[in-house]
Amino acid sequence: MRGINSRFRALAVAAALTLGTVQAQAQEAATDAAAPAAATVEQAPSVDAAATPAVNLANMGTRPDAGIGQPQGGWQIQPQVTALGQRGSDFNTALLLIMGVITALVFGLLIWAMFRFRRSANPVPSKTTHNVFIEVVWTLVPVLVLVAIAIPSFKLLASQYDPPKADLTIKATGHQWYWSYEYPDQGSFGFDAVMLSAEEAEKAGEPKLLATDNRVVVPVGSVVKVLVTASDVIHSWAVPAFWVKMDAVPGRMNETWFKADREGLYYGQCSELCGTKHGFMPIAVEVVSKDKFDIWVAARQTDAGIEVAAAPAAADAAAAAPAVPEAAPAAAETL
Ligand SMILES: [Cu+2]
Repeated sequence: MRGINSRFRALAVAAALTLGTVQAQAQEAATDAAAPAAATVEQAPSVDAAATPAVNLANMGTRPDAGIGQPQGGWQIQPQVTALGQRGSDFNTALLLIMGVITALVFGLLIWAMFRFRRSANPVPSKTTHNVFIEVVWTLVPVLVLVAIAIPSFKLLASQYDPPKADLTIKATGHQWYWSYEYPDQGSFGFDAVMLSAEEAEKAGEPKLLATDNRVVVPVGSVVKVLVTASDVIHSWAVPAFWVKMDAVPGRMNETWFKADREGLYYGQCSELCGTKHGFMPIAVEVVSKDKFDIWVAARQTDAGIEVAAAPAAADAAAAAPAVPEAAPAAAETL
């Protein structure tokens, strides 16, 4: 265990060294609110993230919960915070039980047959070659078991790819080796999410290798559609507590969704081998109340210089029309 820990630490240090430039810039910008944006423009992939002046842009202050939203160190599936995830997790448990019963049954039969029909107890072997009843049973029962498994399995699969109407859309783009996000419904502000170094994560009270400088913030109880793509090689956007994993393929726009029923901080990782720092491009999703989300969006919009009229709902845009005349037609066009 200690060997693994020190290896992880070595990897984290290596990552910190190579990521050092970008992270140092991000940290400087975050801690020194007065730092001019121009100082960080040159190397940071996105000006928005590097120039973040206020803490509340990066996240809304949700603390991680050791029991949820991150690996537990065991073999169990993480506790699920979406209804779909709970269904998937329950299905997994049911399958394990079915598999356990079948394995025990077959193993038991094997052992029973080995003893019952051993040579010493059966000097004259049976000449039986066929038993229609048994053959029908051992063909039909497995077929029925498979059908019983297939029906809920296909239903679960279908619901994963048949999302309800989205309340919010987020675009996640994988890069070597960080994620960037855009909120197209909220005026298309965007930011990068770069992993915190082990020291930074410890300081922030977050788990190392999972914490990011900027978090994806979403409202609780809302259907969030995630558009997933990549800019260089194939990555995969995965958050285990949401039952979400979607390949991020360059030149292709994949789609997944989740509806988190519990506020909190949930971590994920890139789940498609994408290069040397594949293990160092985590995902941090912060699920907050609708009010907190609106505050965060407003701060992000102000930071990005977006007019408030670029509201998501048509009603909001219409309501804002008299107040901000020049922004309303633009909103109407996009609708
Ligand atoms: Cu990746």
